[in-house]
This record gives sequence, C-alpha cells and structure tokens, in this order.
Amino acid sequence: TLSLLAPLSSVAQFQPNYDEAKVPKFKLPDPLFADGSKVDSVEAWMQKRRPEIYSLFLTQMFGKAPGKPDSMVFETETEANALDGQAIRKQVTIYPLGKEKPIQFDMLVYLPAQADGPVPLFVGLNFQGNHTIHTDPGIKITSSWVRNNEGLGVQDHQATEESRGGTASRWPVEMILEKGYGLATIYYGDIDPDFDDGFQNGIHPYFYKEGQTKPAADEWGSIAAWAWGLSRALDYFETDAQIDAARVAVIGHSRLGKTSLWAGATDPRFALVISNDSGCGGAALSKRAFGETVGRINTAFPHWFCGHFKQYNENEAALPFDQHMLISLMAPRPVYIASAEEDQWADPRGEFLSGLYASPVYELFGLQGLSVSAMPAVDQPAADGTIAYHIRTGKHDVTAYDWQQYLQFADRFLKK
Ligand code: GTR
Repeated sequence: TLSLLAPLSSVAQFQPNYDEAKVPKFKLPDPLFADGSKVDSVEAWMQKRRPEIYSLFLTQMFGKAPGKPDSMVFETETEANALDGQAIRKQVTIYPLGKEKPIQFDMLVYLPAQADGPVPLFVGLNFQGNHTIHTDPGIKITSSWVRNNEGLGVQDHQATEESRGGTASRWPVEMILEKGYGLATIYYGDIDPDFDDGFQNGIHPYFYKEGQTKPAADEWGSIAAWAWGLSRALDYFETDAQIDAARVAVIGHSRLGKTSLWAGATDPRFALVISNDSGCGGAALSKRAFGETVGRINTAFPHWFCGHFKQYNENEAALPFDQHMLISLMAPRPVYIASAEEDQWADPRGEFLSGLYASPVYELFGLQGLSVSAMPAVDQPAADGTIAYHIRTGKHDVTAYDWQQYLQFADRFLKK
C-alpha cells in the first residue's frame, strides 16, 4: 500500500502509534442512549436513534449524496458460455444520468451457469479495472484514469492488456460461482478517479448547482460517491431476472471497505455487508488513534470524506460518534468485519471493538451481535453471530481465506 500514499511532507512526518499502552483514554458514545434515556425498542431505534446517528455520519464524515436518478440507462452484453462454461458473463454499461451525460460505469457480472432461479450475489468495487480480476480475455479494459502500477504494467494512467488477471488473487471467481453466488464488480475510478482534483472529474460535477464548483462541507466526498455507484449497481440488479436483488452482499477492501460499509449504511437494500481490512474511517474506532488517524487520513486523502470531517483532525475526542455506530447502522442485517495480523495500520483491535460495541443494537432486535466478547486468536473466526469477525495471518490484502469465511457466513443468511 505504500505506493498508494500521497507524497505530502506532513504525511511523511506522521508517526503512527502502535503501542496499546499509548492509546488515549477515550469515551465512546452509546448507540442506544439518546436524550438522557435508553433506547429500548426496535421502533425507537428505527424511528429516532438510527436517523440521528445516520445524520451525524452523513453531515460530519461521508457527506450527502444525491438520490437515485430517474434517467438511468443500462446496456448489457451477454456471453452465455464464459469461463469454460461455468459462467454467464454480462458486461453492463450503467449510464447513471442517461446517455447524454458522458459518464458511465462498466460493470462486470459473472453468474453461475447452472442456476434454478435468481441467484444471490456479491458486489464490490475494484482498484485497477475489471479486467484485472480475472484472466478472462473477454473482459473489457477500462479507458478511465487508473493509478500507475509497475507490477500491473500501467503507465500514463492507462490500463493495458498486461494487467489482465493482475489482481485475480483477490477475486476467487470460480470458488464464488461454485457456491452458487454471482459476482459483480465496477472499477471505482469509473465513478470518481481516486486523486484530489478538487472534485472536477468523476460524478460530482454533474450535480453542482448553478455556480457551484465543489461539494459543500456536508456534501459527498469520493467514498460517498463510490458508495453511490454501488447503489446504482443494485438498481441494475433489480432489473435482472437472473439476480435476486434482495440477496446482495456488498464487499470491499481497505478504502473500498470503508466504501462498502457506507454503502450498507446508506442503502438498506444491501442484505449483507463485508468490511475487509477497512481500518481508519471504516470499521476501526477513530478515538483509539492507533495506526492511521483521522488527521493522517484527511491529509493524505483530502477527497475521501466531506469537508466537515477535517475538524476532527488531531481531535478525535470531539467526534460525536465513532465507528461502532457505523456498524450499528447495518442492524439487523449481517455484517462481517475482517482484519489482518500484519495490518496494524488499520488497527485490528479497533476493528474488532467496533463490532463488539455495535452488538447491543443487534440484541435490541433479538439477535446476537458478535458471538464473543474477547478478540479471537488469529485464524479463529468468530462468525456465529449476526456480526462476524476474524483476524487472519498475513498482510493487508483480500485472500481466498477471507472469501471462504465470507461465503460460509453468507450461506447462513443468503441461501434459500
Ligand atoms: C492507505 C490508507 C488506508 C487504506 C489503504 C488502501 O494508504 O491509509 O486508509 O485505505 O490505503 O485503501 O489500500
């Protein structure tokens, strides 16, 4: 990930804390406490407390996004015999604002060839283009801006043939299909290129009011835009008879794990939410200031969150919420939080604690949140509850091991 860091001097000088003894004393807001009293019913949660918490994340962290546009157009190319007959491959061009507006999201969809009805599906954004997730020669190569990457043969921000299959280890397509699930992915740069250009490219400018040149301090940053793109994918699934739009899991890694969590919070149509190594601004508690901090992330990536989030730089104590409350916004839907042992930057313990402190909200629904109260050992998933957690050996990545756990977890909720 080092190659993804912005070369700012203040960023280079940042010294992360990796010492548990130096975690500041902090007090977490109680998701089930409002106006001096305990939230004691599902109704009070859904009608009052959840909207309150949601509005804090919306205006103070991720920023407000537009709703579902009414001018969307989908164009689909289908290959009935992809991956040696194992899959139906669809490449769906999503024109979120209609064909007159020159912005399109290319979505790659694989569905199991043998299915006796609409299938459940995983959807997630990818970092380097759809063609990097599998060597399948039929996958279109994106013409959007991509990050230069020597290993993937990307120069001048243009994807080439050389990167086909280059990130396949993160996308075990055959394994997913064998288990009866579909998989859909969009290159996140189709929605908003991941660099700070003052919001001149990507989806944002299409929504500026007369005279507006950038989002207001409570309006969407890039993460909210990527999450908005995921909801447009879901809009498509609702039109495809081979996909069961009521059984869609949203998954993301790292910055895209922050994105899958926000997608789950903003769009209740996502039936299951997966955060893979999402870290700061994702599942990790900000107030622990362990590894990456709010100030560090807002300096290196000023475009990810909304303007208002910058007021918490070096000032996590002032946050009126923390990330356990982001997890609580998924309730009662299942959520899986995963960490990696060598990914201390993302604060695995802070990711676990978010799941733990979100659990009382699930209990309000009569469900078990996390099934354990102490952090599990590495490679010992705690996945019996409606919130699941594991910390895997190894580094910041998505692996077949991670996917095996997600598939097993999904089987409990998304299989008929
Ligand atoms: C890092 C960033 C993390 C995480 C990661 C990634 O540079 O500090 O928050 O998002 O990038 O997305 O790979």
